[in-house]
Amino acid sequence: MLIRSHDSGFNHPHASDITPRAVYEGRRDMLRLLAGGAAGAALAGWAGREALAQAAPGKLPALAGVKSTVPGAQTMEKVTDYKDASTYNNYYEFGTDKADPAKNAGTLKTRPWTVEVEGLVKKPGKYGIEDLLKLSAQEDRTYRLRCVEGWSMVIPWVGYSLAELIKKVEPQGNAKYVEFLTLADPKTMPFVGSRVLDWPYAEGLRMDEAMHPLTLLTFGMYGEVLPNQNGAPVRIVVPWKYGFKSAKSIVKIRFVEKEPGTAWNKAAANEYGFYSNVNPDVDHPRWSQATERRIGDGGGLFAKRHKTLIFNGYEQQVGQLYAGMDLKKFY
Ligand SMILES: Nc1nc2c(c(=O)[nH]1)N[C@H]1C(S)=C(S)[C@@H](COP(=O)(O)O)O[C@H]1N2
Ligand SMILES: [Mo]
Repeated sequence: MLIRSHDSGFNHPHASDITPRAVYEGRRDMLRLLAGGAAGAALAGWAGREALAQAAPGKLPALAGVKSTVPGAQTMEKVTDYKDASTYNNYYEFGTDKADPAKNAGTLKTRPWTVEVEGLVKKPGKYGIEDLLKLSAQEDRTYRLRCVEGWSMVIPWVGYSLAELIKKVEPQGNAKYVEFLTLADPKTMPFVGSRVLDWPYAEGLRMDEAMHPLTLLTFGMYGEVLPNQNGAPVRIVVPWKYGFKSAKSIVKIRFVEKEPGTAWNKAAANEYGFYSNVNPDVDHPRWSQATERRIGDGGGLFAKRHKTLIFNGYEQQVGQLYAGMDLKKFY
């Protein structure tokens, strides 16, 4: 996100970007041919692609959820390939290249795992991951994750609304924000010794954002538990905000009165604010936020870019949270 490679301008395609795509597109065209007839071809192409895209390799334990009833929780878009979603990652504790987390996060030890809930709550406590998994019904929710760098993916997450946990711990009246702190273990995370970011990775939400039903306490994706590189065993996903708000491998959830510091804001305050709502009209100081590249579209330099939507398409659901706020000032 920072220094090296944002991707709103020219992308240098990697060989690895191009070859699988050629194969992939070839397979799609074949499906189309087999189906015969224009309408049938489009349908078969779509269905074939869907099926291919959604398959997880089945190496991780299953974690299926019931279909979510939260309005706006499913996009109608083609789901990103599991392969892309699990090999093109930002998880700086394991390296700054997109391929690093998948290569390096094997060392992350996700059991035993405890999430500590502390601060301004009536019922603070330590939750073992197994208890946290069972605290509410797991739901399937497909969200688009839009990174501040200018790319996005469509991922079927599994989890439940963070609000379910918040209600259980009973925040005090003066709790105005929720802070998320993630694991920073130099023994298993090779880059925690580096100075790219201030560790542990920290993020935060205003209480009403944290309580919003779309905010997902996330344990899985594609019907399986999260791969380490995607933030196992538990992360949040905040679909109307840039991806960096969605902290991975959470160990502490703290309720506080004042707006908490966040890792990216500390690294570059003029580039990454506290709110970080997806907004095509508020450019990053070094690049436009008007469009995005969908991972898996391929095409390298010539990929068609998608228009970025205000609040990542969730304006109806979350716009009201920011009524009267100057979104250029509170970026
Ligand atoms: N602990 C931690 N959480 C993190 C990050 C990180 O470096 N460390 N990167 C963030 C960024 S910039 C993005 S875009 C998303 C990427 O999530 P994904 O790899 O599951 O797509 O994770 C976010 N959560
Ligand atoms: Mo990101």
